[in-house]
Amino acid sequence: MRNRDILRKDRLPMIFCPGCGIYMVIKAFIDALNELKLDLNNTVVVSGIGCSGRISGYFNIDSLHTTHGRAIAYATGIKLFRPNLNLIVFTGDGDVGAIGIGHFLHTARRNIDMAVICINNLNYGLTGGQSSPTTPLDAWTYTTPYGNIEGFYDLCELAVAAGAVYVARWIVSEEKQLKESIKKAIKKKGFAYVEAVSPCVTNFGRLNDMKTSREMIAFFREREVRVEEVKNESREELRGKLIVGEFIDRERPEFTEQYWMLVRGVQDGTIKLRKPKLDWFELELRRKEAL
Ligand SMILES: Cc1ncc(C[n+]2csc(CCOP(=O)(O)OP(=O)(O)O)c2C)c(N)n1
Ligand code: SF4
Ligand SMILES: [Mg+2]
Repeated sequence: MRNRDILRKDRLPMIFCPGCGIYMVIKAFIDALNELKLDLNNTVVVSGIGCSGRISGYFNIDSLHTTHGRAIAYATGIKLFRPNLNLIVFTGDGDVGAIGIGHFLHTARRNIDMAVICINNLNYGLTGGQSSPTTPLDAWTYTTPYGNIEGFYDLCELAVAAGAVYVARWIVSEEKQLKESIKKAIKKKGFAYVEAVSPCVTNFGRLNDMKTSREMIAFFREREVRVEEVKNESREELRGKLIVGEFIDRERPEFTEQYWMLVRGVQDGTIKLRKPKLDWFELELRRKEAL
């Protein structure tokens, strides 16, 4: 399939503001699909609510534009019922990091096979620029007019801690790396998370003295450090830095596969009810060591 077949021409032009980083994520995604030659008849795109949530509607692929924070929950339902489908979720820092954080962490913990692509624009773009859980300290938003005093968290670090098998972050201008990570996330068996740090010129940029996408990307690039180069640095040393790169690439048993093995085994009688093994505690420890 070539580029023009993946996009729904009848829905163009897209609604995103001029200079929005979402365009670059869409480009990276389309290039990734083309290079993977993914069977789009076996692929579903799911999104939540936000500017990032609007992405799903532009593809010539079966898509669900769901409710705020619940995209991963919808994707879980689809994956459990039709395990052979490729599931791709588009979300935002508010969608996945605030209202949807429970789904994010538990789906990573269960290791359910899906590629989650988060547009982290450091604020709630669609609703006019309120602060989100990734808004930097001191940043101005409509809900932090004196500068953000809330701590923020790093969604990549949370994904790693919860059990995701592939985690990466790139600035949207790092097109090649972003595309390659999206490809890896789609191919990876298990919960994969790719974050694209993206300029929201209209809200975050305007309030923080950055009027263009170019200025915002320069702001991100000045602060970026590669994850492998800062492994031994303390929190204090990492203050004000933007960590990019591949945070983790590992293997763990995938939930849907195990679930269906269990269901089939119970149905055909090869798996019976049994007392718990006394060494369950040791097994659990070994599982944690494997993380
Ligand atoms: C249950 C619910 N609560 C709140 C909202 C309002 N709302 C819509 S989008 C959004 C935040 C969007 O931020 P983000 O996920 O970062 O997406 P962005 O627009 O920045 O891409 C909020 C709070 C909603 N639609 N539904
Ligand atoms: S409000 Fe921000 S995130 Fe939304 S389309 Fe405009 S620039 Fe992009
Ligand atoms: Mg956002």
